[in-house]
Amino acid sequence: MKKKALVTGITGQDGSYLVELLLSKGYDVYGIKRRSSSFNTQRVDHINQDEHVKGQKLNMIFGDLSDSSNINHIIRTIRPDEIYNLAAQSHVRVSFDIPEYTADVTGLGALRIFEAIREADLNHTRVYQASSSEMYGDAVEVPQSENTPLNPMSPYASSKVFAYHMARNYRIAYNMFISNGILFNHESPRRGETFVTHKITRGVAQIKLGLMDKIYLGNLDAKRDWGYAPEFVEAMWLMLQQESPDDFVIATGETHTVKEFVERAFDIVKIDWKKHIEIDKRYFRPSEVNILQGDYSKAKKILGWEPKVTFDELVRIMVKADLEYFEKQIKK
Ligand code: NAP
Ligand code: F7E
Repeated sequence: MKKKALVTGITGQDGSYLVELLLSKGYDVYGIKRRSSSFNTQRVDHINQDEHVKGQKLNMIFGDLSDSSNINHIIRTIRPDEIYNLAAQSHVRVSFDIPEYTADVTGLGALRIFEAIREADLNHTRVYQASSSEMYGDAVEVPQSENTPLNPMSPYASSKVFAYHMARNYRIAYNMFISNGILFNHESPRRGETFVTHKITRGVAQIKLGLMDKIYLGNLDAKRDWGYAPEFVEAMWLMLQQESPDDFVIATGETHTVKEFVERAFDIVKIDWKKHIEIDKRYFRPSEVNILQGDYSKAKKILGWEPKVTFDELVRIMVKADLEYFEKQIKK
């Protein structure tokens, strides 16, 4: 019998790559998308026509993590073997503007899933919880590992800490298979346009093509450990194939400033970045996370997982994809 996987957040960056991976592995995949008054499935629209997933279908279901009866119904009906909880209000800056909503979806949403599984007595269901390096916040050590104390610096990070602890609590209290993937920043051409990497690479492509002149950014000194999203979703799947549930840091082990990302991206198109970057106070956060750098040695040892795409390659992949995208727009 085919395994059934339920993925929340399929319309997001990670959801779209994970669905491709699960279909290529022969899973029956169910994805929760939320109701929107405009189309929000661009990242997965290609999937049912893709060559490598021919014969496989992504089943989309309307759902919302803020609605427990809806989540209960979906989980009771599908009875999935694996659940990947990727849905979240995932923007850190925005979480300061809508803290209650962020806590509801990003924090309580995970609890709603764990409760639905427990109440339905689904002893076979394994869960991946999308935890985040943001939980380390004002990090007490560098690099950060599974043993580094959590010190969240935003409503988003605090909500993820809640979900992380609930995952561990349900694992211990009810013997449920729930693993936390503590993923450091990971990017791709499918990254949301308001996260800094994609904002930069889209801006660089438009500047190169004469479509705009300036990119307005906030703190250029923040340091992040940026990896490549398609590789990171593979680690999610690996976590649910282990004998027992556990928590894993997934990262590249390298850290770079936002400024370095800017410099590399402009280097690719041979333009002087200083003429095109303006600092705008609106993009600073009430409290910042200054440095994230992950120690992924546990994942390497137990999951056999390692990142391959380098920082330079990542910047290049994203700039190239955005140049192609805007060149096509011009020709239309
Ligand atoms: P993303 O692109 O922002 O995608 C978030 C997904 O959640 C979208 O599909 C979104 O739907 C959905 N969603 C939002 N609110 C919802 C609700 N109330 N009910 C149901 N679905 C809802 O995020 P991502 O980058 O793919 O990240 C995936 C997960 O990993 C998130 O939980 C994020 O917090 C976490 N994470 C991300 C990173 C990273 O660097 N990318 C690192 C660590 C952890 P719409 O398309 O309708 O908005
Ligand atoms: O910011 C600085 C900003 O929004 C990165 C989410 O996926 O990864 C992501 O959270 C850094 C910050 O990502 C702008 O202050 C400067 O220091 O791309 P970001 P994030 O906050 O690290 C973690 C792991 C998650 O879990 C989250 O879900 O860049 N920065 N200027 C800016 N950031 C943005 N967005 N926009 C700017 O103009």
